[in-house]
Amino acid sequence: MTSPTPDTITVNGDRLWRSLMDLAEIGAYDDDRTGLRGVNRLALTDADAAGRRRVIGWMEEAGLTVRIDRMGNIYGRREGTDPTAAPVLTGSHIDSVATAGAFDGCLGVLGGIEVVRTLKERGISTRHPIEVGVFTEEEGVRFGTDMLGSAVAAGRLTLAYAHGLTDRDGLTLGGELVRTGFAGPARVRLDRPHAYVECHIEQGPVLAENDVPVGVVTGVQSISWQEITINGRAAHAGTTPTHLRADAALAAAQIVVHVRSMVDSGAYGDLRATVGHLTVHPDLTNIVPARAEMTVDLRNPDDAHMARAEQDLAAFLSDLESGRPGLTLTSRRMARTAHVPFDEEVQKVIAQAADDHGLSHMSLLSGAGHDAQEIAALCPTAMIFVRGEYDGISHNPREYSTPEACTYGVNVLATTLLRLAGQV
Ligand code: HGY
Ligand code: MN
Ligand code: MN
Repeated sequence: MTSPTPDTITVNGDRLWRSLMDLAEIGAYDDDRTGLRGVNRLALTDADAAGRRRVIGWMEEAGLTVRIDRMGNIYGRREGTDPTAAPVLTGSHIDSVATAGAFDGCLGVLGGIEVVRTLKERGISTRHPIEVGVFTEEEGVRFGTDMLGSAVAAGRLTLAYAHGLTDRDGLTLGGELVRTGFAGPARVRLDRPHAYVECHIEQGPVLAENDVPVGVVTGVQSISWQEITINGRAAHAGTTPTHLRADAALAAAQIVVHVRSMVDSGAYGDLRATVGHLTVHPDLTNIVPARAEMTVDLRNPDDAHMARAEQDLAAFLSDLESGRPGLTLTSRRMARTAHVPFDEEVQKVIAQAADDHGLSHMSLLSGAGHDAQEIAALCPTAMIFVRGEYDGISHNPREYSTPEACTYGVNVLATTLLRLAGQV
């Protein structure tokens, strides 16, 4: 193990773990089917608002100056010695899916706060300021567009678009920001940071399969989300002959099977397809469904393969509609991001930091979307992955990374941030 250089710093892993477990209790629920304790902190719900207030408290205790912007993004700022220098930004999200674990996003936010706590304790100054960001609605599962807060901060999506998004109850994001008290005054478009580094759990099996503690993330694969609505005709399940039916559920099932056949065909590279949401109406045993609503989530590391998969799926929907009298299908794009490569130089700083901590590392592409892919449009950006247990399961209460794994990742984050911000 190489002897650590003076700017190789380690954080207080016990304090980091305590904050992770504390935050996980906000929005916690007991899954009586599995006996597991999960987290449900959908963006801008009361639980998310409570989590936000807890994090702001920790930021203030760490001596950060906190600002909240018009998207509800939260930034905690630690001044540097050079007031003209752009900040080194870190962070992630604390909103969760409805069946989450304790780590997705939270590790990056609480890890960033733990880094600045450590710098403060050690009396370490940096030339560049350091900021810890908490981005709104990263998951996209309430208002339908993922990486939303960071996309508006980076200018890919407009504030008006984001504020107008509604959840399944028709509540707008803008209204929920006001209701929860997180419609902040700060300008939402971020000034160009000096660099951005996000620490996040891998949410997959690769680091564990290779028995490596740290991932140096090379980029994020492309993401395509669409909502498909199928309108058929309600009919009595017993009296209606098959040839007179316009069965919306049947069409939905054909779409589910078709997207999987696209994956299995191998014609679209390393395509991944998921129908995560599927409802039928009126959803009663003895009525042929009149309507079906579903989402299709496509992922692909290659933009050309992704474009072709989207085109071919659109052609399949059109054929399905023309082939079945009485059926109409509409598709609404929810989210769409291209493959985003991360900065080579920042990746090298991360890899060197891992080496200096005596930690083996490997490079890998992110299967999940992250705020880093949005901030990468503004400045040199990369990510640190922390290995997960149980095949890296995530978006599930079984999501788990060990205290050691989390500490390793945040130690690498601390040293990386210190080197990017310039210790003085
Ligand atoms: O959907 C994703 O990849 C991320 O978890 N928002
Ligand atoms: Mn995440
Ligand atoms: Mn997630």
